[in-house]
Amino acid sequence: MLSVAAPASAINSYNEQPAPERTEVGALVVQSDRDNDPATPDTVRWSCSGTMIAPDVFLTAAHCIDNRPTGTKFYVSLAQNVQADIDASAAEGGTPEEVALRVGVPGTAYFDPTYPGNQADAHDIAVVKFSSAQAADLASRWAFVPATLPTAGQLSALSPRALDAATWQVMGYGTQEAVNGPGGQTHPGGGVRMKATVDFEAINPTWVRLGMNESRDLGGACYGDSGGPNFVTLDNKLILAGTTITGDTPCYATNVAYRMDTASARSFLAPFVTLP
Ligand SMILES: [Ca+2]
Ligand SMILES: [Ca+2]
Repeated sequence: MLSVAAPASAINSYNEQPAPERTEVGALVVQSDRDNDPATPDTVRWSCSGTMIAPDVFLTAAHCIDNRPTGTKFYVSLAQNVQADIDASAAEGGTPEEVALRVGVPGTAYFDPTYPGNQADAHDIAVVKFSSAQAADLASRWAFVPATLPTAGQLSALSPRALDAATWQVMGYGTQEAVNGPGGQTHPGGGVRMKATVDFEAINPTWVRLGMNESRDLGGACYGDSGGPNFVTLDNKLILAGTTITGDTPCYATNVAYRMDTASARSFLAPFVTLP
């Protein structure tokens, strides 16, 4: 964690694949007054990634929710191409809220009150909770099966060798790795649900570090993948081991994910979902 500084994180262009089958993975759509001028209309943009962990709960990262302009509204889309939906809705016109409501379903965001925590535990975890009417709207728009969270300490119980032997995948709507241009580095792409295989590197009490080097046939996370899932396959089942939080600045080497099997992640999630 000390060696990485990027406020995470797309899936890189190399070794990536579309993930239309993973309909529980969604985009956080944000309506906000980004220019702090109520006279100009709010912007509507996708901003982060996340995962449905119950029919009425979307898991994402605290840094995707915190520190937004007053009056910011959060919506969730489980569409494969949320950028296309936003473009089509914007072209149709209406108020920012009307544009956003055609793209996603609104919900109420909650983040861990102890975020940003400290180096030992960032508490970078949040959910968007839906009312029963909102959850019904979501289910009517996109069919999905909520992801499976790990049991308490499930990753700690496995040896590093077993964790390294397992298949790890990162998913999200983020942008691609840095491209050098006249104005500096930019991160093209994003807004489409993608996946990539990553490789287990290390675990500590709250983080999992996952390698994404192209030379090793790996892909990885980048800007906008924050809050999205890192799945490990255990006993032929996808387990949502951690959420993408950070990585290296140009998105070439490392994805750092916040573990979901820890006491702190579980205590935050307990009021919202039935934990395994
Ligand atoms: Ca404005
Ligand atoms: Ca490895």
